[in-house]
Amino acid sequence: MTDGDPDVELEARLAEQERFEPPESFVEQANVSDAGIYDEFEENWPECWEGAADLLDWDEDYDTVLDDSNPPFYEWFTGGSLNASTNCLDRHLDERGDEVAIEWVGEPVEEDNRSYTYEELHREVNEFAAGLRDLGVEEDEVVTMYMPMVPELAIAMLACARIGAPHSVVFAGFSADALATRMNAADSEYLVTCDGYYRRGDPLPHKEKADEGLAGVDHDVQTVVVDRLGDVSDHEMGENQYDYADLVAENEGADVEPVQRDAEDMLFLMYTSGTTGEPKGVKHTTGGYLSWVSWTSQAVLDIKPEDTYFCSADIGWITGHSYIVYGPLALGTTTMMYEGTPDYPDKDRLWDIIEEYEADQLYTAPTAIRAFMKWGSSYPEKHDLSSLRLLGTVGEPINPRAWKWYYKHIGGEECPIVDTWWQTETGGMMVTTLPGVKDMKPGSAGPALPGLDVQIVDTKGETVEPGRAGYLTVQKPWPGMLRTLYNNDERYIEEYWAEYSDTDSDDTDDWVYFPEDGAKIDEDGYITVLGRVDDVINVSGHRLGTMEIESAIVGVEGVAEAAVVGGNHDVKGEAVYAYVILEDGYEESDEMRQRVVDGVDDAIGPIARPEQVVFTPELPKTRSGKIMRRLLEDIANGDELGNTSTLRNPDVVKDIATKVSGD
Ligand code: 6R9
Repeated sequence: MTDGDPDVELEARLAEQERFEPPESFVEQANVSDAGIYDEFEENWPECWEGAADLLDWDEDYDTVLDDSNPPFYEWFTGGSLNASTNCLDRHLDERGDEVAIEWVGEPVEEDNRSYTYEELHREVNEFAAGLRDLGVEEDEVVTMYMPMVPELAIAMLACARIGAPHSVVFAGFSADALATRMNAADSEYLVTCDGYYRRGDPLPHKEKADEGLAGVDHDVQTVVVDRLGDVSDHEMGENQYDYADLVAENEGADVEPVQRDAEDMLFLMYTSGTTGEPKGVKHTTGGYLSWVSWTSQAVLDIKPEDTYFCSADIGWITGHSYIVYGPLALGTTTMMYEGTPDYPDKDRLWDIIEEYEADQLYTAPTAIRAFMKWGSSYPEKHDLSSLRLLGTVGEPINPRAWKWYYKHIGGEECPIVDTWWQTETGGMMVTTLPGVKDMKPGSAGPALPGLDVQIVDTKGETVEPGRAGYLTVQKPWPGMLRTLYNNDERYIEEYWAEYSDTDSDDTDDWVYFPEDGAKIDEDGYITVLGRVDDVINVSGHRLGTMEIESAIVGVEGVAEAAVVGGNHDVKGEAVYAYVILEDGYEESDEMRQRVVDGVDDAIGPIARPEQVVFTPELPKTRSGKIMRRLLEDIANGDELGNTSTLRNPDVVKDIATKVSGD
């Protein structure tokens, strides 16, 4: 985008944009169906967000909705106090204690699915909270979780919330090194992990990876190990390592008084990729975040307590935090968690789950939808999906073809689709249609939610005309926003605000949040997100920093220099392309290629694995020595190469292109 080459497919998708009205049957029962909400929120800002806070139970009422005296360090619902686990559990016990809170579907190896009623979940959260206290966890100490999709992950998060200990969940697919980096950055002295998990029918060891990570942590850590494979006892438990089951059993029947947290107290940290190699510790708070995810779960996902709601994301990412755990449980619904992959034991895994549990909503990612499309409609056709009422997507742009396939083959043309744009940093959804109010336009996420001021601007910060590409900005604060980057206020300002704000001003109007996405807006205020404009790539909806991958590759013995870019990929959206220069004395070989791949696996994890490793004697550089990433992207995409005359070494581009295309 910054480099100016319009994406042909995106152009096409805007040109022939169609509209779909929300189905009447949906509108009649929608949580939000009054179009007046947009004006109402605008006129009544920021008090409009009181309604979101009212979805929660507060121990102490807040006295100020928004304190904007020190932008961009905004505070929401100040003076109020609450506990997130009380809001997700205790308050539902009277009316919904026997209803299912978490429906967990394990990989079909032993049919060991588990249902937790609110009563049962509440009990186990209390017992584990007491167990964490036994280990010495105190309020405000960060507890790290390195776990796959097992119920104990949600339990551990809620147990932390109960005792006011912020959690930091590290995706289980990340490497041992990635775990160590995050534990060191957060100074986290506690880890909850597990023995292993199932993936495509096979047990996958996990504790070994956690132990390897622990070896790289620069302080003492107490570790709790959950038994998923039934062989914790086979594991060597080191010093300061405890069996989850023992801790819970020792605290049977425990009642842990929920700690009253100030609205602005940290609920959790989540590390995410940015432009530099160092992951960013995004800080979310208790009052603002929980209000935001509860309100959007209700208004956008249309969740009602009696629903069975299915989000196929992993809790290791923000989508799982906001829309598997906190939002749905705060509303007292049944939320599903599944272990495994959509194609095992067969390519109808999700449809099988939806049919069996009669799910009302499905929230998934475009990369999954593209895979479903490729596998064909015969898989969903084998199942009764008529329980579905609403479909959602998140993580990357969805093209109209995939949108229509989803609409027709999964929704039976009777479910609205919400294409939700948001980020780890925004806490919850920002740009999407309200499904009971707005028409849908495939390929466009929709207008900004009520109460949000989203504008598409040019490089100077001026609002651009409808139809022109620009940069997405958020011009007013909102309750779910990140509060800072952990222990790094300066980087917080630098990364998100500096671009378009008058950073000397203390007037909120002079502060503009920049999420680093490009976008277009149409005459109706519908926003089409074009993708990242920084050095972040989006592989299967996962955010990866190219610098992180490059530094992993240059860490490999024999590698002198590396450049990583994203290239288009049918299913993943983007795939990692690595261009590598070897040191003298090292030769291009399959073994060298494997070492590069292993280097990435070790430093980050298999999700960041390069699709292609291209050895080259040189990288295309400008005369000032800057790597021309755009050219490398063009090569990865097989695109016509633009002007190379400003390069210091124009011939190198053709050589690399020949290598990639293989002719
Ligand atoms: C929730 C989540 C955030 C980045 C974001 C953008 C991309 C997310 C999107 C979308 C187009 C959508 N993104 N949703 N792009 N349409 N509906 O994914 O958070 O992992 O932090 O990624 O994902 O580029 O900036 P996160």
